[in-house]
Amino acid sequence: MPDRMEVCVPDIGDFTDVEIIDVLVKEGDEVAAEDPLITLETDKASMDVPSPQAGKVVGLAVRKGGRVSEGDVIVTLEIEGGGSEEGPAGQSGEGKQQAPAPEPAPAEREPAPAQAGSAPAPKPGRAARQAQGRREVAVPDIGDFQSVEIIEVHVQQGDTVAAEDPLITLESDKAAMDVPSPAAGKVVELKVGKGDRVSEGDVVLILEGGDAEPEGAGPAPTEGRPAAEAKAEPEDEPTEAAAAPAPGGDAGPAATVAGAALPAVGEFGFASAHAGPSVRKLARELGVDLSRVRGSGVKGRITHEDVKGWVKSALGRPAPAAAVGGALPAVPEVDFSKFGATELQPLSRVQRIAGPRLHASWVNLPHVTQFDEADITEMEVTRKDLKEEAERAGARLTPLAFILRACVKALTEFPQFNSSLHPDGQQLVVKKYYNIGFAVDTPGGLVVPVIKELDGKTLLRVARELGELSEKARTGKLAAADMQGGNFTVSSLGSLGGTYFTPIINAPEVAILGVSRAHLKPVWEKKKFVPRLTLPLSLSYDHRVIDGALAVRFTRFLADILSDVDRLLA
Ligand code: CAO
Repeated sequence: MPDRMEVCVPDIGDFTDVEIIDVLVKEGDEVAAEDPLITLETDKASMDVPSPQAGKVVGLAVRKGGRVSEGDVIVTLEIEGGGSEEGPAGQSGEGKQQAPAPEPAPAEREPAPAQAGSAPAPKPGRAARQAQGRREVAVPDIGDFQSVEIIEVHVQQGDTVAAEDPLITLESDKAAMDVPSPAAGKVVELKVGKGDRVSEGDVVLILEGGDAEPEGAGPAPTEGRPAAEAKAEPEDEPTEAAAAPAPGGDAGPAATVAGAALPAVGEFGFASAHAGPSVRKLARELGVDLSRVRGSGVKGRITHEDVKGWVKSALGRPAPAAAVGGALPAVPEVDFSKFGATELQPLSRVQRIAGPRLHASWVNLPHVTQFDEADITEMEVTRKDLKEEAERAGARLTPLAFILRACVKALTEFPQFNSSLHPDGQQLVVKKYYNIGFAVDTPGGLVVPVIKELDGKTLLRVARELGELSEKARTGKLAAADMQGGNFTVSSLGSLGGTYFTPIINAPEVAILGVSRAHLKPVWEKKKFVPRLTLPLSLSYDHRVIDGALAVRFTRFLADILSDVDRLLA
């Protein structure tokens, strides 16, 4: 015989009488533990209230637009087995249970431990301290979390910000959250950088001017109620602005969801869309790019209905010619523990972001890989001659700098390789600039910084930028802009070994050059074999844009130019 349980609003900090902006269940619905029931929104933040247990909704005590405070009943659940487990937030009376604290944990200081899945804002804390027209903007109350990593800094010194503009993004092991500006003003000093770790009360930046009331003096950041409070909307997924690995730029390839062609998610736009955590979750599930959805809620906030409506209209649109149709069969799930011991290891944040993009490129772009080799004997002599000079100029001269220069020349000669297929599938967008990305192997996964306007740069300058961007990549200090705007990518595994490989195109680019380790090879010259240093080249290209003959011409051109140092450096 199933028992009934009333699920109440958990401790939501100092907030009372909070508006319900969304009711995510209806009577008769079966819910799982952690499924969001309602979304609350204060003037500072929005948060989902998840179900403490699995069960059937047999009574709904709230409605959209209503207001609730801690302890108010949200739903009555019919649960199997009496719901004997005490909920994470504790019992609030017989037959009653508080929903788990609106999650993720960083937001809550005193209430129950966080559950993954939904997301409130950090509770108001001392977000700003005012001194002589300038205010220190500090990390607000982020619950029990200490020393949380800054994965993105959205502003720089001199920037003018509006109230609520995101300043930094923090990421704990549970959630990512933006810390928005408490007021409009000008950033006169930035006190933190990407990769730094911060705790509540740490100063993020100094803001000059501002339209918020100055805060009264007070000792501890958690005491009192600051006049200017920060808000944040943590998500149950990584904040994507921090990484742009492998395939994907601002406009990814078409992705196919449930057999319908939907545009790929623009991660940067997605991260900054005005939507609550459960809407983001829904959008993720449906593969909807939130940056493309018009919000019908308060201040343009995107609602569940907006996301569903967008999907409906997308389904009704004809698939772009560039997209593929048909859903892919799923890979079977296997319980490996039946065969031996296993352990679960989470993918890194970069891998979680890169994976879907690599997949999207792989399934949407017909890849062909052309192999060739370049004689770089002369180039290597020149590189060794120039190495010391380069070191004096602060650069480490590796073959990659020469290869990038050769690529610019090849892209100039073959403009199709410097293009992207237009979303209508009927024309090419040919770029007149030469920005080349290069894959960097980092402890967190693969990232692709981009050297901009390579055509106007000397070999040493290219070598220096290569070194600087590689270092930034390895130390997690790349800004989003460092990874944007690429036209073509080089993936060099030359320092590691190997012969040939088939790199995945960094869509919406149309080709990628894979470079493997140079090796000495006997080459027949007139009457005898002579040792020549040979560089293996693997060019993957989008066969919709480039045909095989053109690909061979491109790799031949590359090989010729790499073997002719005078032309290469001209
Ligand atoms: N053949 C032979 N030696 C090579 C070489 C090649 N093709 N490429 C580099 N080397 C040598 C360099 O000359 C250097 O030796 P010296 O110090 O004696 O000159 C040594 O290998 C180390 O080079 P490096 O790796 O430090 O520097 P790089 O400029 O060649 O590469 C970077 C920089 C960032 C591209 C590289 O470190 C890296 O991360 N590569 C991995 C990229 C990757 O994972 N791609 C796979 C993506 S999946 O498609």
